[in-house]
Amino acid sequence: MLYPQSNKSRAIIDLNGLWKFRILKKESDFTPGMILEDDFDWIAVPASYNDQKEDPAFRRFAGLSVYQRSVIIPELYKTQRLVLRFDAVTNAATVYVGAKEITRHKGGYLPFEVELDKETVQSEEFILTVLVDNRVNHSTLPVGNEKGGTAFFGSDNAGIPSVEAGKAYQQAINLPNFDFFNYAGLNRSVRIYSTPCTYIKDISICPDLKEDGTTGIVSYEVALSEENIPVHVTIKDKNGIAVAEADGANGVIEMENAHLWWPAPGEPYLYTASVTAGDDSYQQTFGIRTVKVEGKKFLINGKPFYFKGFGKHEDFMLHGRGFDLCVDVKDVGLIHWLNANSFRTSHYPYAEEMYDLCDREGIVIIDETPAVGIGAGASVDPYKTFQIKEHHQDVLHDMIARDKNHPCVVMWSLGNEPDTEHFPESAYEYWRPLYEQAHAQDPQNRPVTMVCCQNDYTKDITTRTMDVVCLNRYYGWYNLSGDLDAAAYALNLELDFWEKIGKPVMFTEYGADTVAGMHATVPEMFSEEYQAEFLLCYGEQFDKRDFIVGEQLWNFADFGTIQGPMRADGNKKGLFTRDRKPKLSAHAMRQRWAKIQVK
Ligand code: BDP
Repeated sequence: MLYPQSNKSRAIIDLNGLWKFRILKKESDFTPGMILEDDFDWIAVPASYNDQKEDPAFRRFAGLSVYQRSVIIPELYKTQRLVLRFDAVTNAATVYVGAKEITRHKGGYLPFEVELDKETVQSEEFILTVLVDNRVNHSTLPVGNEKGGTAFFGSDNAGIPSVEAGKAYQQAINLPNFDFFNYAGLNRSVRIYSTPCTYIKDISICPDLKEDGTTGIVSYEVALSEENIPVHVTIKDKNGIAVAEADGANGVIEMENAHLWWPAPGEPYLYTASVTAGDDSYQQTFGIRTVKVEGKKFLINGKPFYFKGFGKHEDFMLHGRGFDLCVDVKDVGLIHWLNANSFRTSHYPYAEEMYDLCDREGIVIIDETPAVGIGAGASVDPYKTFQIKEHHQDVLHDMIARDKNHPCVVMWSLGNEPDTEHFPESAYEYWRPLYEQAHAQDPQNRPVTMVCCQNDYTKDITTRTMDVVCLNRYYGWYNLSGDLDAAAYALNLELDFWEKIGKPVMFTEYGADTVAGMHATVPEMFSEEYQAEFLLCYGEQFDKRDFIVGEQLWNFADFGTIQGPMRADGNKKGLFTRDRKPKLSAHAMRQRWAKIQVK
């Protein structure tokens, strides 16, 4: 799916800003065509609604809410094809023009769009309404707990009559089965964009390198609304100078002495494919770089790459998971400051602008679907009971379709920490087709992984079949708590196991909750010193093993999450506080990563 663009044949109408908003007490409070006249709040878009108001309902709410605004289409756009695009509505949306439903979409972290019909385009003004559903359950990704499910944090005290009665009273039907706050609403931009009536539907670019290592081979494919529209492609260098050309909706362009995209500040060289097709045009940036797994190595442009970084969240004060380019720019600056080079979009695809920024800044991304929470304890086979398979296939498809041209994306993550231990065969049968789907769909055939929960790895038959083994481990935190000697011992035993698998292995999570400002001379849990020692201790173990291709600790910054006895004001495993102040460990990792030169 192409990102909205303003160019000589396309324009954008921005629908961000203040919208009318109402939380519905019950589903029947909504009727198509209803107007929010009184009893509504003004709410900012893009942003999650949860922290914008003091009413506790905004924070605790699980159900339907309504966003509404009026739209006037300028006369000069009315001869064009107009497409309404939502970059992300969390977790599901039904969209109305007046009383007429024009589209609906399931899933809160990927864009969807709908062409406006003639009547709407020609009208003087229309009311745009979005019915938002934030609920998560056994058929959504991320997965939520259903009535009677277990609490995400702490003991559930199942079977104690008074607690069971309390749960019934609480009607806890919408507890996330994941450790991040279920921030909801119009989290990303809303726009109408125009195209000519015959138009470019999609562009795929697949770069490769000849054996000489300097000649780029750029295969491209332009999908069109109608066959036989003449297509012309001009490749421009970073200064906008044309360096190659081709005709036709698909083809292969050879580029001698190509500048390669490499993840380091100042080196992520970007070209632009300037495509014209009849009246339409589109400028698609791309990088010439290859990604490959060979033996126990992860190669970018044929050279071994070592991931230095973290899992992140789209999370910030006040706007929750709402898109904010300024936060992204700040975070990328901090990533450079740390001498890091990568992150995982844990646990869902991020806003498209972040990938664009990372293309330009030379940061590597592991792109993850929102498949988190697929597990419900040892007694329930999630693969037999959750209704998620088709939806998972859809989100994987849509994520690859959206992000396939970004040079910064070097690996797809099918999901985070599913059950692979209690139901190993079911897990393999579930994940293998997704692995194959990703490989079949991606024009660049990037490596594919699935991120493995701390488990009895000897029983897990899925993780080892991925291109890169990605491990989340908490020795010294959730287990062997506070004892880093025991943690290192146990970690090494496990590493002996993975060494024999003969694949590249990376750590996609390891970390310790840390209260900023809490210090200790003898490092104990929650102190800044313990976090720094914990992370460095893991690093020491990694350094002894040549099959480890990366360390992405947990987490870049503290973040908001569901309440519980294990969380005080959010998850505190950040190198930075939520407002991006460094903890001791940020300085420690900065020094460590300065010494690991990737190149
Ligand atoms: C891992 C999850 C991550 C959590 C983290 C933690 O993948 O989402 O936030 O643990 O407990 O299991 O901090």
